[in-house]
Amino acid sequence: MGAAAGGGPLCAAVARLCEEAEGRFPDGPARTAVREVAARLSEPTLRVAVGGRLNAGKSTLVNVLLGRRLAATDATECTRVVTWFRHGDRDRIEVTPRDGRPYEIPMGPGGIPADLGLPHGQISSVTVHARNDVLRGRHTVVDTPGLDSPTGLDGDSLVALRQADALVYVMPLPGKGDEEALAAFRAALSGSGLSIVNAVGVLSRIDELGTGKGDPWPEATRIAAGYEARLRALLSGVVPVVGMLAQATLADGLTDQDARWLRDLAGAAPAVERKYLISSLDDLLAWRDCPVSPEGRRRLWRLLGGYGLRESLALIDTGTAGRAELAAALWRRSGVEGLFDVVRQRFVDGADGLRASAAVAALDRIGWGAVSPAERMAVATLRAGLSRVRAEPAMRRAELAATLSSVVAAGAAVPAELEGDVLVLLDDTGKGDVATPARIARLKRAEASFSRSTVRLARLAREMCEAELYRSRRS
Ligand SMILES: Nc1nc2c(ncn2[C@@H]2O[C@H](COP(=O)(O)OP(=O)(O)OP(=O)(O)O)[C@@H](O)[C@H]2O)c(=O)[nH]1
Ligand SMILES: [Mg+2]
Repeated sequence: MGAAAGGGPLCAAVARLCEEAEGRFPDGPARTAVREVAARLSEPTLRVAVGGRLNAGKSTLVNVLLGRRLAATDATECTRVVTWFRHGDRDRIEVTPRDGRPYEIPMGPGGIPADLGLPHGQISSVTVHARNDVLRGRHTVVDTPGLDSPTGLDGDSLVALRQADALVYVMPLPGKGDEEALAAFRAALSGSGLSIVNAVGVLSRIDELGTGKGDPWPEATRIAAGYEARLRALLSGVVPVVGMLAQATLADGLTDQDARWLRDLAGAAPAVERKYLISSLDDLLAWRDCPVSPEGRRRLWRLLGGYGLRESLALIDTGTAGRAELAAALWRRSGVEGLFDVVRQRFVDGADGLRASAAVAALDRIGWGAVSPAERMAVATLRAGLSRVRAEPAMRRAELAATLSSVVAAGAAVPAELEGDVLVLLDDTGKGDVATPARIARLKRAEASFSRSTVRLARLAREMCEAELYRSRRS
């Protein structure tokens, strides 16, 4: 894992640009925007946003990413406000109303209290400051409200997504509006700067697949591969997970008492009878002569669900007995390590490039609107500086990825051959020479297209190839 998430050479180069630009711009919105970009670059860690449809399991995954249960996830509660999780020296919650000054409320025993002091509609965001090594060293996390309509994200969520350096997009099970969710995602992505290099998909709650009784993994793996193929221009992969199971293993989850109860259940129910005894909460509660109290059974069901319960008993059958051992095995069965791999390898280790390109995109937007004559010179100088930074290989890659994602998100057709070439260029795990003269010739032909988006994409890809080829011939 990389050391500090941010603060690499690319971020430093963009921060220098901001410093120079701030001196040149007169007071006004452009100067304020430059200052905001500089402030974002001075933050020590990457910002990871978690987004997706209502009730998809987003907040559960936020807790898993934080390693601590801080976000509310009860069936009755939903996250109706954008919530930032940052490192702080003491636990506290800051509420920012739409009108008026931010105020603090104390942290509840289970994280964020239900009462935020104002109706949700009057709150623009909540920031949870918590003592937490993940937040200090790796990333800041933002939990966004669920999409309650398939047509788009709410305004606050879009603002949060635009402020993020990377996205974990949580997808509900198929059959529950997946096409609409994907269409909404495409629309939300356009213009947000999020792209294949900094967005990963999660297929969530896979324990509920099918009848909810068999092993969900084979089907989940197949569905995730299907999503991945359909979304390959937008996401760097789709990881199937049982977030609930991973959350159950956190420090405030599974207890020694729970492990004892599970052992009692395993001892009292031979494997053949289990199908009937634990196939639903009602069956579990109807179990006569059960060695665990009804409250205990309810707690286990709430904590682990049917799949987690079955897996736990099967693990106990094969000799996994203690709480820690059980928790470690359930964590592995939850599949979240696959998500952590992406977050660590792509996001945290690639943080310098991701953060710098997000900052470049934000600086680029300055000057798109009306500018005063005094600002015009400053914008021109800023643009010249931006094109120097853009020539760095990591930045070229980020720009190509963002362009591909925005073209696809806007619904434009990308010729299959061009998409293939772009994906090869973006695949940083690919070995060997990708910048070949044959590829450059092919991209030049694509540049002769009538479609503006094809031309743009092909030009960026060709420039990237030529720069690579030039560098490899010189070295
Ligand atoms: N079976 C199962 N239930 C889950 C899983 N993850 C979350 N849930 C349940 O799904 C419900 C919603 O979970 P949340 O994590 O709050 O989902 P969310 O996407 O943040 O919901 P909103 O913020 O309301 O959009 C809760 O009752 C969770 O316990 C999972 O992996 N399996
Ligand atoms: Mg939520």
